[in-house]
Amino acid sequence: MEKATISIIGVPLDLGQSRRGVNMGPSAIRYAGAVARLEAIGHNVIDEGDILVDAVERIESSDVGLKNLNEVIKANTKLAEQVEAAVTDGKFPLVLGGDHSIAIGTLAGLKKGYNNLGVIWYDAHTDMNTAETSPSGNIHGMPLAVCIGLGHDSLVNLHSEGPKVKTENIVIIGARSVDPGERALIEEKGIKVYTMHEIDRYGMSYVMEDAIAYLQSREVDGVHLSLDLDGLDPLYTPGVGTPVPGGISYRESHLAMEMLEDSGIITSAEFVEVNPILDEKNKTADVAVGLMGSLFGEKLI
Ligand code: 6HN
Ligand code: MN
Ligand code: MN
Ligand code: MN
Repeated sequence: MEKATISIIGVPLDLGQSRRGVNMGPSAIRYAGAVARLEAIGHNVIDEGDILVDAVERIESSDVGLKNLNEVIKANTKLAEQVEAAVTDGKFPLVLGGDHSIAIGTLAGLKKGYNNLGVIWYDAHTDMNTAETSPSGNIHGMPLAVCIGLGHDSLVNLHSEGPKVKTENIVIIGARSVDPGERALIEEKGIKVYTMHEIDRYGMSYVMEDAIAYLQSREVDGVHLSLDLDGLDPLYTPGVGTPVPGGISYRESHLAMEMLEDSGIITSAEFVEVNPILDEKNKTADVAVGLMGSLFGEKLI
């Protein structure tokens, strides 16, 4: 990627799910050396600090089946404003989570800057539940449905009215835990998903080539990478709230990031679900920062 000014935005939000600790993700990723790592590649990095999130150490259920809906809306609205400001300034937004519900704010913030945004969703899950299909009521299992216009009005219309991304512009990579309602939705909408089966069967190299070619054929004017650290196998990233065995390897993930870098298509990114309380010596944040290195053009030789 061209040497861009990277705007780092931390979102210490853990209310989109039910386990405490993922609010410390942004600190853990910074502690793992994110800023220095990106600067060493030659990027100009501005750490904007964290979005202010009220420290609510409790789960508030609501009659609409969405946990902590109001807090999630508040944090995501601030995030959307900040992401939009970064894009307007010509900067590359790099969002640090926080649970995956923050993708709602990130994608809302990107809306104004792109007419035909592509999204790569690197995740063990497909995050396409709605209040009706969710087994948990956790909003972090819903952001991809929200961004195509499905879900609670207050989430779908966050920051701006209506859907933020076209269904045909989404690619999911690494899926291996899909709820029945998500599966039905993926089938109905014909969403492009590379599950672990395709990664095992054809290899990450083929999967990434195919995914990149697909997005290019959609004539996207930018691509957002939403990387949930649970996309990797918990062997490499144990510090996540919803680990699923049988995941993407460390090497495959670096290859994926390098191929994205070579393609030059990525225009924004977020790294989410790092939970230091569940981690082993900040291993998961270290992996996140390593992957950022590959994504932003670190070269061995
Ligand atoms: N994530 N499908 C499950 C749910 O509760 O909706 C798990 C979601 C996990 C979400 O990891 O970002
Ligand atoms: Mn996940
Ligand atoms: Mn996720
Ligand atoms: Mn390369």
